[in-house]
Amino acid sequence: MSHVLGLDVSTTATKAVLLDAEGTVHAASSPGYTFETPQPLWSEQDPQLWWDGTITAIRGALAASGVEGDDVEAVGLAGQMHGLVALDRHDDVLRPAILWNDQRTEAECDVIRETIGRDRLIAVTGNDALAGFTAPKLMWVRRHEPDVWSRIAHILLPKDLVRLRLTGDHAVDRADGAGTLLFDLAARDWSAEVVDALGIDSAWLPTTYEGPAITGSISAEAASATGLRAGTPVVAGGGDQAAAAVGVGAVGPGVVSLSLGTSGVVFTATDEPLIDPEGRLHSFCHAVPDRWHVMGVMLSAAGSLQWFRDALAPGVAFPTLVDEALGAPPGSDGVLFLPYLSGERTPYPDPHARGAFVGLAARHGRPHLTRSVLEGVAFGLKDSLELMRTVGVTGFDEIRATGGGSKSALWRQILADVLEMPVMTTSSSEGAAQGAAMLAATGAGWFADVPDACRTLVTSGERVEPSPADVYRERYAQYRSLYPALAPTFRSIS
Ligand code: XUL
Repeated sequence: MSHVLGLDVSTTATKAVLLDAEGTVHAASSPGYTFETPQPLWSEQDPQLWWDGTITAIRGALAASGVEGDDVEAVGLAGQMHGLVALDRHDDVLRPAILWNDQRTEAECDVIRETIGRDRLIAVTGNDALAGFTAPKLMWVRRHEPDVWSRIAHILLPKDLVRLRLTGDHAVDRADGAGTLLFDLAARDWSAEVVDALGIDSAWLPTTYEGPAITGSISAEAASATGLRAGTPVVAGGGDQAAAAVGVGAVGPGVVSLSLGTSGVVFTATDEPLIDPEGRLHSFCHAVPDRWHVMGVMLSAAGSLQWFRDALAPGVAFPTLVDEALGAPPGSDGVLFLPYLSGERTPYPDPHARGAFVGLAARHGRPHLTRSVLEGVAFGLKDSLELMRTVGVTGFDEIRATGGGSKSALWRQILADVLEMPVMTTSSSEGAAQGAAMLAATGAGWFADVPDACRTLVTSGERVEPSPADVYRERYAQYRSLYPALAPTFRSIS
């Protein structure tokens, strides 16, 4: 039977998903990898990890499923957004990739706002200059690494380096392209105005494509590395959030996709560009042709739990740790956790924000701390959901959860209680990689369009109803009071 393959080049591993026309999935991941923080506020990764991870994941998925490389009809890509990959004219990587959760570029964001004008920047790109986006990273390289700058011949986003290694093409989908801050949001392509104003050579920029469009095909060299067939078409795919939204069927207004990966995201599709004039929410192109989306992004969601486990419960499996949290009551008996471990984006675009446990007493133990981490992340996501309502995104009545953290029933219940809305899972157990496979299936002609693929392939999973939990309203109000009170201290610490 024919299959399509989706890849997700994430911050923690590369995943491959094989999907058939009946919606059956086989997934395999590379061994996990981490990112480096060589200096405060920095976050970098060696792009070689992504290519090695791609080969292992594709070979793993083919072996585990028994599917032959020849039976894979198309490949789709998804991946961590906003990262800067700088290449020389031989397509060799010039420096480690600067990732989405890197926060070094506060000064460059100011320069971008001054150069273009903040209101104009938001009107054209849909977004304010935020430290995690790609354009300020380029400005940082120009100022701090002139030798690297002088040798740049191409820039790519992380998953598009994998595309280059698979097909030899410099290309990007429009969802990920919009996350560079160099896009004209309404025109769905590079903004000559912004690119020129920032002194960026437009020849460096990859060609842009809609999510299901074919950008190239697997080269003979990549075929021998991965086991795929040379000539297999590769579609554009999407940034991981847009691809994950396709995976859960969040392709039109009225459905909210909530992703609990390293980052935490609430996302909804729009028929037109919907711009927050204050630039607090992100407004990007969707991986669905002629659709857009708004989203709020917290930088450490499941990443907070991973940090907590590694630092305070090393060696404890996540399910064991989360089960332990059931030993603490809703509201964690007064312990509050601020999840700003990598600074924050939504609702506080503050590179200097820091994490905190507040309200500790001698009677508290690890279950309270663990539960407060799960609750703190839910409060952070509620901040974004409230902002969405503020800018006029309404009319949704359920949340579709995706990402590694959503596999926890307790976390889903906490989310339902804090957000006061039902939270459901879908057949999309494999997140962005599954969405990328659905974009490949659309590109291969299995479906008329992406919504048609979603109608056919996305089915409902478990639905968690919110339970009345006044304690969470009270805790949320307390949580909201903490950042304004602590921000000056965070800045002086940073
Ligand atoms: C989205 C974002 C993160 C990364 C994580 O704006 O920065 O979700 O894409 O992979």
